[in-house]
Amino acid sequence: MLASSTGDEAAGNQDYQRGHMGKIFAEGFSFSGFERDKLYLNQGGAYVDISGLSGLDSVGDGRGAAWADFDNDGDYDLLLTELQGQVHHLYRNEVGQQRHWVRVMLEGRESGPDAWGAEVRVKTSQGIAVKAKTGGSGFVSQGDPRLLFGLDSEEAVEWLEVRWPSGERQRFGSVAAGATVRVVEGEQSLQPVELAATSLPDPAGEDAELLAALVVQPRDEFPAIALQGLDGEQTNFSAFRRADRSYLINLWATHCGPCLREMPELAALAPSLAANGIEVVGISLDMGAAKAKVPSFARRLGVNYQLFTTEEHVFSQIFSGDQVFIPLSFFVDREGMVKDVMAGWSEEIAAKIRTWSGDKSPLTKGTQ
Ligand SMILES: [Ca+2]
Ligand SMILES: [Ca+2]
Repeated sequence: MLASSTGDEAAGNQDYQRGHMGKIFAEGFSFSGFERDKLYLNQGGAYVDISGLSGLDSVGDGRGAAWADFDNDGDYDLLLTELQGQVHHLYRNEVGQQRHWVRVMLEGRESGPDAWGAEVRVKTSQGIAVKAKTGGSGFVSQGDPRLLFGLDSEEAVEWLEVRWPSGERQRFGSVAAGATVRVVEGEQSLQPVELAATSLPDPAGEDAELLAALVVQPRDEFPAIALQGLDGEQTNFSAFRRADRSYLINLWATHCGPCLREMPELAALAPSLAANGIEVVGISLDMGAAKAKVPSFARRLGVNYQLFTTEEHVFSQIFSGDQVFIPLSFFVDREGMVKDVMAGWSEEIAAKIRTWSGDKSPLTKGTQ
């Protein structure tokens, strides 16, 4: 069961209900964006909130929820969709992987091909479990039309019964745990079904997400992007690069707050990096009128390394999609190959760059 609540709603008072219903109708107030996702465990008369424990608790603007055994391993996984093109969540169920189950697929005749509304009963030594094949399992959502029965540690069901919407009842004999069977309305035997096991991927790590958003990958040659010096001189990275230097290329812009915190730190490290054969190069991604602000920003931030601006077409040489994110730094070796990519500005990145500089002194005030 899925539901949503706000912190106020959790208090459960009627004033809240009245107040918010009033807002909805009088002020056009919407719950949109307020909800945390909830998952409750049915304990036979009581529902226990296992949202956090299950890993499902999130603050997205969720709408649709669909249960399905996406990886065909005998348990329901969960897909949650969100409004406004936000990220969608696919949750892989890894609870009780060793428990037994059977799966029933229905194919109707008189009841219609999907046999919506059919009931299936399975009998084990623990009792009779009943499931109905229903269309719609959440807001504009449809769950798995195949019915899964959890068997705990039972090796088989003793019998399986289908009550079709047409009124026909059929009962079949034992079905072994782990089997998927198709029941065709009116046919006397169950059809075994082989389903291919699929695997749901592990969540992508931050590094994988970063690299997916970039054209330039580690071990690639850094592209010969267009560069314009603050004196107006045109060049490109390939022509500018010297074979006896490595480069720490820092992409930034005047509107980027973290960039402006990072740059004094880079300036502090630039002399010791240079002594180690590593040249810091700043490339401003400011376009249009903002380019004119670059020299004054550089002076104010104490930039003592070489700065360039560039052209808009360079974005597609660096970034694989529409998303442009800075600060973004590349470490390029003496062969012109990318050795490292660093997104954002963090204590870890600062520490890594300081290691290259050989600097062991305390962090400067440019780092938080
Ligand atoms: Ca599954
Ligand atoms: Ca599973």
